[in-house]
Amino acid sequence: MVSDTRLTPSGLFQDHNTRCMSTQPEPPSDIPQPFVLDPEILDFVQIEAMVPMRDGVKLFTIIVVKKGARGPAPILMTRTPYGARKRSLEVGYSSTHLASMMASWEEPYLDAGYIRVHQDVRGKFESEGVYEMMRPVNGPHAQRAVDHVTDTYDTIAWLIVNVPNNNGNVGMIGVSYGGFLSLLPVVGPHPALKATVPINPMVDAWVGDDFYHNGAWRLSELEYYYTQTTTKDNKLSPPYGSYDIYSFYIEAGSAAGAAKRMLGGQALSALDRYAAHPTYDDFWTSNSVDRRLAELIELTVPTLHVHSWFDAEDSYGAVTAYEVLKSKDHLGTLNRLAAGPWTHGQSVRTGDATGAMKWDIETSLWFRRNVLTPFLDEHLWGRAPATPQPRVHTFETGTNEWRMGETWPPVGSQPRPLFLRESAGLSFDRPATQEPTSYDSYVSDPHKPVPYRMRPIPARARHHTGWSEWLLDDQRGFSDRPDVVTWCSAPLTEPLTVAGEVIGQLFASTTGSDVDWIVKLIDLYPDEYPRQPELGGYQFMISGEVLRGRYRAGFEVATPIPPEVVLEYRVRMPHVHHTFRRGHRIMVHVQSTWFPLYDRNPQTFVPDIYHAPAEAYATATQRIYRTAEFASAISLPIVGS
Ligand code: PG9
Repeated sequence: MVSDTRLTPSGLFQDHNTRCMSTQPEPPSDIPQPFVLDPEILDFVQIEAMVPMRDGVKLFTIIVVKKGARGPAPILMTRTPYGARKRSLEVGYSSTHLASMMASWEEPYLDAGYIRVHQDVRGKFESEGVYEMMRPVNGPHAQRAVDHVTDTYDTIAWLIVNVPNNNGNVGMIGVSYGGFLSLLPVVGPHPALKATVPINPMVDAWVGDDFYHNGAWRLSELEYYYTQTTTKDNKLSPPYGSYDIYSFYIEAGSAAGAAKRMLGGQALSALDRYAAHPTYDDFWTSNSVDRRLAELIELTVPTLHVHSWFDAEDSYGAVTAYEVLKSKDHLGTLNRLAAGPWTHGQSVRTGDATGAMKWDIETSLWFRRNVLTPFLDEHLWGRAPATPQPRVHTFETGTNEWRMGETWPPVGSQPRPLFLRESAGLSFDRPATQEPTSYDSYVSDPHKPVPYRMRPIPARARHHTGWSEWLLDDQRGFSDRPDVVTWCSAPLTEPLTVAGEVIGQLFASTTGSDVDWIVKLIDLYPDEYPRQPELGGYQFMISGEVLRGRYRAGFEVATPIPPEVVLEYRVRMPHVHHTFRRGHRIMVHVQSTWFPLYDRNPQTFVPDIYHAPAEAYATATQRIYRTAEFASAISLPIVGS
């Protein structure tokens, strides 16, 4: 045999082998298999179970309860694709105390004796089965022998029989994907499901949550697909090869080019599935949770929808689900809404400030004490509140006050157009001019798109990037760009309150054959703001949204835009509850790129923007009209006008 001297240098291995022959047998390992914490030292009881589903698949479930808790007690369950163990006992730090190990918001609920359950959805982390991202509900649109409705049903059936000292009442709570998983069961609930709290749920991932917004592809989600579907336990982070992801995406060209740079020759089926359906087709309607809710005859599960005004991921879902279920709540008491000045999931974190904005009170704690706890107390413990709870709680930004009511939008809120006027002004008076050149214009160059944050823009997955708070960034740095057009009111002499949906109503033309319209509604702070000096002149975006112009006539079909023809575009924007204070000004921005939050519209019509070739990307001149006939405006839900 020829020895390879590079691998066995200097005969060392031979000496070693000879020595080994005369040594003792290996000692036992110093690491015991398995080591589990001694239950005696813990202040809680923990059960781990593989809960069987109707198809034989078993789902990993962690059940914890504080020792000495008063029972029988209700079960509060979170189902998650992000790791039941990570989301329950590994949020805090290693301790003998349950409350220190779990998220800090949980402490009062653990003290109250709740039996807290976390479960991995099928196919993720420690559960068996096949993971299908956003698995649709079984029905005429999507045939699935098992789905999240059946898995939740089967889990609840198992829990109420097998978990000691439970009172037979189960509640669900979860954020985002966990919100989606908490909302879906209302379409086929187990009778023991007595309350659910979907927080920032994904409801329609084409219209306004997560993967597309009004047809525009969210490039920012590439890293979500990567982390979520390259491994079962989310252990890989996306390899960008560039700190500033703006550069990464520009160099990559189309969204398909970016995916190729990150994945090489490999594919991610969920990414491919969503990219393969650029229009709002049967695939999306079968995935749409609001459509499933609309098919429901009657809502039977008390549901507290929790919405965040500044949600960078799911700005559509919670309010939409609440609105759809209004007519299904025949008792008139089951469908509730709470909306706060929060980022994604902030209602279960600390809520005294969001980005640069300070709210005067700890809004998340206020919500949990005054809305969440009474809701769960009523439906899971059977403790009716001393006085009936309002159905709607919303935090009004600007005045920084919680408001209560029976419906959303509140009674007295009426849409009213605020017109985009000459000299970059805004006015409730409609323009009278017939002059055809009454427009504002800009040149949009997809090779130099408007960034959605000031550069450098680090990857979402990197720590401390502020991804969740970027909607509150000062927009001032963008308003000076030549490819952003702005309008501004005079300083307000009286406060103006808006509550409800905002709609951009643009009459516009483009020299291209496709276009994106991004509309931002901004509270422009006075130049000096003594209460918080760094906010002097701050441009605080209270609502912003994109519309991919090819869907102007309907989401189901993409149609090229006839160049230089004035057309009407309706940009439905996230709901707000805000008071523009005296001395502040209302401001509107319009632009045609928002990068790399959204991929760039090439501005030349191509059937499939995801794979747009480099030669399709072309500059275009956009015109926003402000004449009597073509009176562009932003429709504001004005209270008390
Ligand atoms: N926004 C995330 C998501 C929800 C639902 C589907 C896909 C992604 C999340 O934070 O869970």
